[in-house]
Amino acid sequence: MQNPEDRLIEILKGNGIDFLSTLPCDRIKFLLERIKKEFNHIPLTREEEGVGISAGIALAGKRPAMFVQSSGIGNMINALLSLTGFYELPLAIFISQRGIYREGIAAQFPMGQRLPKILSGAGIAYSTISTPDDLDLIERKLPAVFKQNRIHAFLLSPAVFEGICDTAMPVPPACPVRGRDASEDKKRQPPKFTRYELLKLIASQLDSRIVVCNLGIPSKELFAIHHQPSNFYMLGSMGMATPIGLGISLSTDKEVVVIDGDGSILMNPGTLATAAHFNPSNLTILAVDNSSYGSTGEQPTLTGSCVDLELLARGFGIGHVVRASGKKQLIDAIKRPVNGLKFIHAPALPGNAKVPNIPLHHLEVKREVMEFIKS
Ligand SMILES: Cc1ncc(C[n+]2csc(CCOP(=O)(O)OP(=O)(O)O)c2C)c(N)n1
Repeated sequence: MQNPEDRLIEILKGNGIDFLSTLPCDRIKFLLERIKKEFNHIPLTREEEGVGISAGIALAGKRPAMFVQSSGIGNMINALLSLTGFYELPLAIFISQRGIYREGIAAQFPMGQRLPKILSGAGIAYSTISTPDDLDLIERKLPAVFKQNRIHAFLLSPAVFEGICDTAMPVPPACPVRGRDASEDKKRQPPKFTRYELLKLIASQLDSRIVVCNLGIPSKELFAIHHQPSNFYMLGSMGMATPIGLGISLSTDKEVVVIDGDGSILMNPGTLATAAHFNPSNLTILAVDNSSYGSTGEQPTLTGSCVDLELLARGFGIGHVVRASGKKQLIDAIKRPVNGLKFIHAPALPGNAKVPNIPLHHLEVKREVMEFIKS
């Protein structure tokens, strides 16, 4: 039997797909690597943006498709209905449906399991692809998407691609950020630590502070290194670390540290403007920038090629912005009291530590953090 990745790629090519926009999911990481090589690939910062880009591609008479995780549909639905559907533009969406098969992350259940009902409620047609044999359904349905200018979602179960792996996952390239003077780059210290090493270095500085930690492996690493009742571990809701931390900081005098990631900040950068507007002195945003979506297979983000998070934070009006890559710089940056919001840009090497899942129920995490804030 043909390898399911080969089969899907053959179907996409056979249907003349011109552009593929993607935002990674761990369960399709090897497929995404191939897509990057074999198609015109658009790496996204947020799923919704892919709907707009795909609309532009369709307006130019070309054929767009997207690959996203089920959680990403929550970021797309308005644009899908008021843009793609409203203007009767074609879009094929391939969704890595989480929460239905060998799921280890509880926060994937609410969106993943309700996805068929959400799509039905939105009037978006979908097909369920549960086994490699079901891939034939895509071949049958795809032509009508482009002939009749429709949206069609294909719900891909992780079971379809189970067991497939690629030995050579790429490590994001370290290259100078475009738009900045190359001599300026030379003066900058390159990253020295992985996210795990960096968290270990600063762990003691987090003592008795409220810590809101980015979803996925960052939270598992923090739990393994320095669990305390005041740590709020995110399990889903990518892009919400800084907004959650901002909300807490506006509601208490206690110190709040957000451990965010480059991919998550790029998914929701506007929150930096809101944070700058309120400028809370009890809020520190530590942007751990490994130039990749570390938790989903280290797909490169744009901080490795064209985005400078330090400049971004300054551009949004945050007054206290530092770049810290060495041990002393990092610790000083966290310790130093400033009058207003602090943003620490911490470049990091790619890589994840092998750490277990967090053995706490999410409502237990919530209870402990709330008690700490109230105390
Ligand atoms: C809306 C949404 N889209 C995609 C995902 C899949 N996902 C989970 S973690 C993650 C990567 C986060 O990257 P970053 O914030 O840079 O943190 P890192 O893991 O690199 O430290 C992605 C893409 C998701 N959970 N939610």
